[in-house]
Amino acid sequence: TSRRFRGKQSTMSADPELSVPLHVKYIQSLGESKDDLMYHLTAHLRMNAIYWGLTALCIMKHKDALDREEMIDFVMSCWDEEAGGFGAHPDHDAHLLPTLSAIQILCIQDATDRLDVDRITKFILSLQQPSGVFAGDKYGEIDTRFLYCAVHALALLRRLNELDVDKTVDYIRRCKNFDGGFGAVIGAESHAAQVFVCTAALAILDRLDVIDQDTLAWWLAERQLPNGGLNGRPEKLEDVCYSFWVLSALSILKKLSWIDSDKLIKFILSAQEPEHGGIADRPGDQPDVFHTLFGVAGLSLLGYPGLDDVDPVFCMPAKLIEAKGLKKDWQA
Ligand code: GRG
Ligand code: ZN
Repeated sequence: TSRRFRGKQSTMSADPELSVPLHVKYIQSLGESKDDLMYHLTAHLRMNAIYWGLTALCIMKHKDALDREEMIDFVMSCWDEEAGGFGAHPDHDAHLLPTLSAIQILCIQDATDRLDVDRITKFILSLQQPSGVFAGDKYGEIDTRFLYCAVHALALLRRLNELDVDKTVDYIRRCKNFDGGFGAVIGAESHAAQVFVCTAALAILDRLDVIDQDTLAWWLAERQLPNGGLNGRPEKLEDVCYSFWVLSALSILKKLSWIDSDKLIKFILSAQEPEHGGIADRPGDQPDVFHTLFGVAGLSLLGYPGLDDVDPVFCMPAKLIEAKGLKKDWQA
């Protein structure tokens, strides 16, 4: 429990290390409790969760800890034949979030031959609105998150040539705020996760010129709190997942050195669950696979020893992005 965890932390003397074997076990255990209520309550996140777990395993150099064939079968069982995209779970409607995760998983597993690229491309492009932003699905919620999912997926599918790039970039430009950051829609407050999706989408589209780079990097660096952790916007609490949202954006802007990496590494490591593995949003809380990925990805961006590099734009193994010819010249 969180109480016990807190107690353990306070008695720990030396700085903790990343418990790779424990986190690998934790990720493996997530698929094993299919009778749990939690398993059913999180069905709408299943496809995303598999991408989070698999990517965390790749960064920790344990890609094979989950069964490849079983994973590919699950992904394909979520194909929505009517819409031409993937749902989060068998019999769920297609949505851009699980569609991107499905494509990412099949890329990592070198199984993209299973994809109907023409139909998925059509599904993705059908969700672009006249303003340039994307809806997540046919029900029409819009968010710069979905714009990033569309741009990212089209890049992996090598179909960016079919996108109206100017219209897409224009929507991101209109989301830019006085502080250099970006929000979920035009006029929305800057938030570090939205800064990541907008910055990464612009990076894929080779349009980083849209960003006020020094202003944004300053706002991002301001996210570090005295305890070393990062928050997502002013006056909010620190949270391990911002180690990825903030650091990836700073990495794209080549300004990672603007935060204190030793203090952030200590913060991320202090949010590990010491008995059953996994990383929580902050010390003492219950771990989950989302924060486990973004904690490990943050450590990778900070050069923590023993980890494979994560690509800050795609949040996938850097060597895969490089092998696919998707790494940008300016990342060299
Ligand atoms: C391929 C890495 C990758 C991502 C796919 C889904 C997605 C695209 C990006 C998610 C971006 C996003 C908006 C994440 C949410 C992060 C988060 C912790 C939101 C919580 O916001 P609040 O307001 O929390 O509840 P704060 O920290 O502001 O109190
Ligand atoms: Zn979080």
